[in-house]
Amino acid sequence: GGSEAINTEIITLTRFLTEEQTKHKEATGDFTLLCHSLQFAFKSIAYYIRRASLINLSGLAGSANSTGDDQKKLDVIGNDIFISAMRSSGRVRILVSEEEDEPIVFDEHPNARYAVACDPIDGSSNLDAGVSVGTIFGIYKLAEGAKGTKEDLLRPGTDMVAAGFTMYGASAQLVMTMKDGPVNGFTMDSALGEFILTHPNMKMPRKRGIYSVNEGNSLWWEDPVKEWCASMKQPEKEGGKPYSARYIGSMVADAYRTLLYGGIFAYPSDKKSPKGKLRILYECAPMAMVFEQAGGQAVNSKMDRMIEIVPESIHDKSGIFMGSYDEVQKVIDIHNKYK
Ligand code: AHM
Ligand code: MG
Repeated sequence: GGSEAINTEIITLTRFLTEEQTKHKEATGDFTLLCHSLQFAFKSIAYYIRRASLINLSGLAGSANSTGDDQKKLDVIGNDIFISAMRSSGRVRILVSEEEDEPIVFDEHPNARYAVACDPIDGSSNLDAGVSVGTIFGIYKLAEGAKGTKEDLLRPGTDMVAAGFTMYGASAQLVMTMKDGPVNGFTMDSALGEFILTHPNMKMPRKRGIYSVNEGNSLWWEDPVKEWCASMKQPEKEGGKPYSARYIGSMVADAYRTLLYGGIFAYPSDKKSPKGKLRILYECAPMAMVFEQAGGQAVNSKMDRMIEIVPESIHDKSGIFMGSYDEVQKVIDIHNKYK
């Protein structure tokens, strides 16, 4: 006795994907291969983010490298890693990245059947402060006969076959969900070099008194948003207490906390930014899929279901409220009073 019990039946992401594939008799393995490439991109980006602070430290003694070029910024590296991983999977026909104005079409893989949207390093303005950042992704299956143009991605989030994000924090956390499936959370074990299934079938709390929004924008907010935010600071009933405010300013980190602890994250559209700040394809829609499938809700500033919104262009933006079911319902109810 006394020795620590060692679990030899751990479920790695690789094993999980294999088991998922065998559940679907018609599966060709293409999706699994695409996910293996995704997994590599996450591992690689996690590795470079870890090293970034070291590179920055050495940068104090002169930031240019031997050829005199500035070090590539980490968001450029993240973007390059992601593109290369998606290309080499051979399963992606077209990729939209926050870092690229135009979609990247992989003409070398004309028969590839998937389209991917991603924000390779979301929250990158936080990187130098060591704050958690993340990669957000949404995966679509191309329609029969699709040509691999941007129109193939101007579809509602309900068309996604899988979506999720990886947060690069104290450890890398991958949260992923497939069509109509549960939300699963994996933690990177750096020693094993594997993502381990640590949070199977994630379900978020139905309600929780935490709100997450950049209140610095309140000057431009519409009245319902102002009313909702004011209500956060008032106890719901006598003897109750007001909500706690938590805003990291890094969507993946705010989303991950909200998923685990419950509460609400909002980035509303406002008078200054009528379309909000966050991007539909690779920020709002994937998060909406994760939140809904974990039992929460996600709506835009018109209180429409976020996941049903069809972007007009690949970098189209939207306001968003996402979180615990009851917390989002409060926002909807307040907005309805103004209709
Ligand atoms: P980015 O894609 O340029 O990193 O911007 C997106 C980020 C989100 O991670 C975060 O929720 C939001 O911008 C924060 O914005 P703000 O600083 O306006 O509160
Ligand atoms: Mg972003």
